[in-house]
Amino acid sequence: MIDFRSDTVTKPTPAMRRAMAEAEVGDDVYGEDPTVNRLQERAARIFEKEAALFVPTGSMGNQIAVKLHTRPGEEVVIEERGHIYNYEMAAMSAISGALARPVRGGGGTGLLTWGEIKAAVHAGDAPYYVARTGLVALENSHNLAGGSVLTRERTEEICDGAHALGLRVHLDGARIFNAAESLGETVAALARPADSVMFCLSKGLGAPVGSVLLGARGFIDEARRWRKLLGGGMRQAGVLAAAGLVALEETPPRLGDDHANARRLAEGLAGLPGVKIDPESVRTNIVIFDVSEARLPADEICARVRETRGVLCSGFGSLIRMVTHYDVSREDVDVALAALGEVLKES
Ligand code: TLP
Repeated sequence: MIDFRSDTVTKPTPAMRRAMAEAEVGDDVYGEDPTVNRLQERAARIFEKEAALFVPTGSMGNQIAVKLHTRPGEEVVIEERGHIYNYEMAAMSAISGALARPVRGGGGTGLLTWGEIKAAVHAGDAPYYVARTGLVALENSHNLAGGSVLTRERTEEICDGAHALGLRVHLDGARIFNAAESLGETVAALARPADSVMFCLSKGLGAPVGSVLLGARGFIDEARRWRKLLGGGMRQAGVLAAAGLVALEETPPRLGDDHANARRLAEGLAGLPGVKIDPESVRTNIVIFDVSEARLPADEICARVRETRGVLCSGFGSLIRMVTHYDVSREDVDVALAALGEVLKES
């Protein structure tokens, strides 16, 4: 099987497995796991934030941030395809009593301007019968918008505008290392203006489990309490953090290969019948293409390439998503293109 469903499917590298086997551990609920502590310190240094917290999942990191930045009855302004809004089980309402205020804009790129965000904000001077905005949530890279990337300048403009209105900004940086590679920026520069940022070790970086939430010291102290409340206080979590530490060093330098593979895939797809995609829009490791003009529905196309060539992709609606990562090679991309070509030509 060649698995393009997500970059979450990667298996730990030999170096990660060795580090996991040899990890020095302790009870992290007591704050005594030296490997978790090392990961948190390393992440805080890389992102130039005061403090960091290892959390089991990106969803938990995001939702703790929403909880700490909002009060019940407030709104979270977010791009309409944002992960926090669409794929986290309505957790912002269940956990924080917050309501998403989805914003359509950015010309379909998922990249909102401050003007588009501002138009959706209800600040202190809003009439008494509308809910106040508690938070602006950004995503970089933007998963469901095809891995598009928010520049440092745009992030700064949005955060400056939000801060001037007394609003906080949380950045879902599940794949911020991919964004940084694509933009030629550091993750610290992309995250600097945001009040909190979450990044995943288990996506493009290829570690088996875990994410990190970063922000000011007081915010992270509170986040630790919420992690426990949500059942995310893990014990000898150093075995997981050890793989994360390897991922942080090993993977960022090779993310460019994943991006080149994604671009190659998009260029090949653009020539197939019934496929709509602009290869130029593929900036990172996510390729989303429209098959509404193909004779088979997306799900059926995915089922057939799986059957014929063992190529796995995700179909949703009239779209198919394929994600590159270190367990797919350039040759695998060519196999996938051949498989999709056969299925689309026969359809
Ligand atoms: N994304 C997953 C699915 O949930 C769609 C994937 O395969 O891409 N933020 C962003 C931008 C994400 O893409 C994801 C996971 C998360 C947060 C949540 O991370 P986990 O799965 O660790 O809770």
